[in-house]
Amino acid sequence: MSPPELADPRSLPPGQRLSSVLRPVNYGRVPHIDLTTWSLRIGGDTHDGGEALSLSWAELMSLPRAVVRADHHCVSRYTTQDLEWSGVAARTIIELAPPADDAQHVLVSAARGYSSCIRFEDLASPRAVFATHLNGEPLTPEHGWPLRLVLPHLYGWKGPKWVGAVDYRRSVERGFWEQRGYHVTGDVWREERYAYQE
Ligand SMILES: Nc1nc2c(c(=O)[nH]1)N[C@H]1C(S)=C(S)[C@@H](COP(=O)(O)O)O[C@H]1N2
Ligand SMILES: [Mo]
Repeated sequence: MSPPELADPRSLPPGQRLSSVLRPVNYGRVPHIDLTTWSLRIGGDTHDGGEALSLSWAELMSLPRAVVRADHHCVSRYTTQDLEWSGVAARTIIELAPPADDAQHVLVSAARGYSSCIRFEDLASPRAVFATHLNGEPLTPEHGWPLRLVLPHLYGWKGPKWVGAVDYRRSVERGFWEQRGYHVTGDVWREERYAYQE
């Protein structure tokens, strides 16, 4: 018999309930990705206005590593607690390719047309991480291998799995779910679920 969930209910954001497992949730099928041609591209309204930076898998893996222990909150109202993500801190990537001073927004894009928009300050938050591993194991394809963005204080849809590009923007460019009625910011603790709340 498995033990009952004894999590402190105060640690649950408003409107969320517990789910003990992280079920894969995605729009469309899991993509096939080839690491030999894979890259993470950072561009858009960059600080020097120049060419986008492109990191190969080897270059990404040579960067300093970060570990973030966090809960996952899906806007469909389940929360899975205490996941250990490891990878490269978003701040490390930002330092390599900083945005223009007046670029306050970011569009993060993934395989198969998925994207999300986030505020630059959310990407720059100390616990934002481009994760390669979950609970000490490489990501499985379903959970976003080789790379997914994890933003612990935002709803799960803000963190693309199979992430491939980060584009700084001077004005908001809505992503996949933001174009379909979801909130431009998506803060879990403010319960920013839907666009009509904006
Ligand atoms: N590329 C991509 N990333 C995505 C999604 C998606 O459909 N495609 N779904 C998002 C949503 S709504 C959630 S809750 C989480 C789910 O992560 P999991 O599949 O690892 O549980 O991934 C997010 N990232
Ligand atoms: Mo979600």
